[in-house]
Amino acid sequence: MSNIEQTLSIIKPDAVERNLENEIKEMFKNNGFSILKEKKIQIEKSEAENFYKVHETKPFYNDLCEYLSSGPIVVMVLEKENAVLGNRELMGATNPKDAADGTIRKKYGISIDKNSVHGSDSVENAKIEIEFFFKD
Ligand code: IDP
Ligand code: MG
Repeated sequence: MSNIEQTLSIIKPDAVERNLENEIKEMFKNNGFSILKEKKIQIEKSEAENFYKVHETKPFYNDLCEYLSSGPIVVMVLEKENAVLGNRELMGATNPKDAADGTIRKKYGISIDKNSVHGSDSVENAKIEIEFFFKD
């Protein structure tokens, strides 16, 4: 049975700043993802705080929200079979040091905070995150 899913991807400020937008999009396309929607925006810190609310008790929460709102980001809706897990696999581990060869974070990530991309971690969160950025 086919299981087409959508997931939210963000190219984070460190990658946009280094002009990696097109290279990262190519990696998605080469791995069978369709980019259904995309926009380049800069968000307010308060919006980052809402987006990352699940992490509000973490010691890195404030830095994380400062960082995501520090410069332009590219937000995208990606679609393919099992897109949520597939995107997590293509992104690689949160810490680029632990990311497998061939993953986006291994290739482009600088550090655990500047790890170049965000991806939804479940189908349920993908729906919430897509709605967050693309309420039509
Ligand atoms: P994920 O992006 O791989 O889903 P999460 O655990 O959801 O990882 O964390 C969200 C983001 O918070 C990470 O992408 C990373 O940028 C940042 N982060 C996670 N853990 C740490 C940490 O221990 N120190 C600093 N930043 C962190
Ligand atoms: Mg996460």
